[in-house]
Amino acid sequence: MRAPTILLTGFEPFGGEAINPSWLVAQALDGERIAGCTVHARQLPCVFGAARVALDAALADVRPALVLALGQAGGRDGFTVERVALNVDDGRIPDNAGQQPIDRVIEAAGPVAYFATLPIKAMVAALQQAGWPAAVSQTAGTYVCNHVFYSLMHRLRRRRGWRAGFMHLPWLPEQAAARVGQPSLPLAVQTAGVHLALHTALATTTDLRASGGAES
Ligand code: PCA
Repeated sequence: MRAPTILLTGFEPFGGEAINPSWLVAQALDGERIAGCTVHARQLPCVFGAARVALDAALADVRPALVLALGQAGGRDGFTVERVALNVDDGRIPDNAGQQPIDRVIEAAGPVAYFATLPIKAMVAALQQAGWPAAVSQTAGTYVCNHVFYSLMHRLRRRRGWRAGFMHLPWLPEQAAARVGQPSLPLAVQTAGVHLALHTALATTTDLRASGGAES
């Protein structure tokens, strides 16, 4: 029997950036063995629709026991593990194919939202204990990251035992360099953090009971 696999996705650069930390981290972890599982990294286009097609191909190819999709959230100051995916596309900026959907439902027959099925509190706690800034995020936005996150949870809704979620990563220092005052984390830290988060997700069957809430 082949070893269980992890699908780790990252995005191509978007919004005028030359790099995207989510893909650089996924690439750095490709082939890594974590708690007996092999990581398979796949790049997704930052394009509504096409990202979903690429995700479906990756799911069929890798047949993972666990999926973590990664995306860049410039301006956030740490690792943010997403709680919920919304059934809506609403682009603040056009995607890499020039599409800018407004208030478009992703899955006509789908629920308004899905929760991640990863132990998000335990993942955040492990990152914080390692000394890295991390928090639960209450929204993955309404752009291509949320589109992929929602599509992922919709695809896996009837597959017991396939766990999946989404983590946003901050800018890399070279992206923040021209944006004085904006937060960033180096690639080595981002890579180690995602490694630790995956390890924690695999090792945790019942999530921690710890607050990850917010007032607004
Ligand atoms: N971040 C964008 C899409 C691709 C990415 O890395 C987002 O947060 O929606």
